[in-house]
Amino acid sequence: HAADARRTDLMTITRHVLNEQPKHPESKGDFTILLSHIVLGCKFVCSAVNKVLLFLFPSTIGSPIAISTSIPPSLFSQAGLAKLIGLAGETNRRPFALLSLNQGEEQKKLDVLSNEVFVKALISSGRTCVLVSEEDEEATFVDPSLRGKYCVVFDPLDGSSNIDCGVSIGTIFGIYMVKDKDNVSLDDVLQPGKHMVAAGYCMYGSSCTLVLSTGNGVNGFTLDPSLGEFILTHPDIKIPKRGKLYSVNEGNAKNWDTPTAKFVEKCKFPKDGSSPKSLRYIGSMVADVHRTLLYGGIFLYPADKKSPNGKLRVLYEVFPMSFLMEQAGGQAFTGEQRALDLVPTKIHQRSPVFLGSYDDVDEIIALYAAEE
Ligand code: AHM
Ligand code: MG
Repeated sequence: HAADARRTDLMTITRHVLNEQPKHPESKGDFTILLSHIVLGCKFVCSAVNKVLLFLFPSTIGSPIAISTSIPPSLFSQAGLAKLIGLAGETNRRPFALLSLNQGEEQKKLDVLSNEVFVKALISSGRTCVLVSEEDEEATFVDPSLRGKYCVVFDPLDGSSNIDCGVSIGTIFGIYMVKDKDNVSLDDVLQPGKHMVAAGYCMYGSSCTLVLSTGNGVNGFTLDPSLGEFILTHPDIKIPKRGKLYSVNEGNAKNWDTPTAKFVEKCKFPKDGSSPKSLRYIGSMVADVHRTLLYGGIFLYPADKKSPNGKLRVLYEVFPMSFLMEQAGGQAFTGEQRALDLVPTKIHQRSPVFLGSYDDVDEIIALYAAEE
């Protein structure tokens, strides 16, 4: 049986990517190595998010060794996730000092920790040359001695407003190939999303799921905690052609432009006899996009009068998710053009985005076209 085979013949993410290698004859295993470092970052964040205590010994700063200690469940309920996860602070090395931290001090530590882990893992892979992280204002140019041919753009921990209440959050990443390894510049990452060679995200939810495309469709892997391996659980994901869900922050409705307003009105009060769509919105892009990918529907973060470019960042939010959507048979649109055609001019640039089921995105494209 197929199910039996899956249990004994484990398709790990590494094996999967190695299997794909013959499709890229020029490849020498560098991508596999790069990916294994991204996977390491995801496992680290997953374990941190899962309320494992981490602390760095002062004597090992520079080559930090992370020690993890499980906390008894009774302590979670007393302390709350928010009070257990912010342990990276330089001034708070003792695990239980954390319990007495006040509000301001504990904010966002998990983001900072995740970023550090990804940056270090990516540099030490020896396969990267430029890194752009949502957490760092400037791009990181890898020291020439450690340089490889890939550029990685990433949001190490997206959906930060959901951290403290334990709702799903995620890591998003996109990978470009450098043009000339000896002549690296920001232009290597200021490229349209269609030039990405791979993109993916990892969702830290009820399970830890990594969704990846290397340009040959989309596959989903679930972390088996007992093995510490991501196992292929969602082969060849295709998004339904039309969905029954829409996902948007309707609190911004008063500032929307006409096509967005008309579109959402149509979701709720369809005039063609179809059923209204259901609204699902978590406010965590990885979780909202993951549901959209599996169940179908549309996710939108449109422009509004206050934020004419929307909220989401082109390089490490809009592009990777648009890449995955297209690879799964869906579409992604900015309100002006195919999202993956956009040419960014700044690394932290924002863009409105509408992505999801092919037919649903077609509707919003038509509404914008009617405006012109
Ligand atoms: P963040 O990078 O500060 O976490 O913000 C990005 C998040 C996305 O995950 C999500 O889609 C969006 O912000 C939600 O924004 P809003 O709260 O305005 O609905
Ligand atoms: Mg973000």
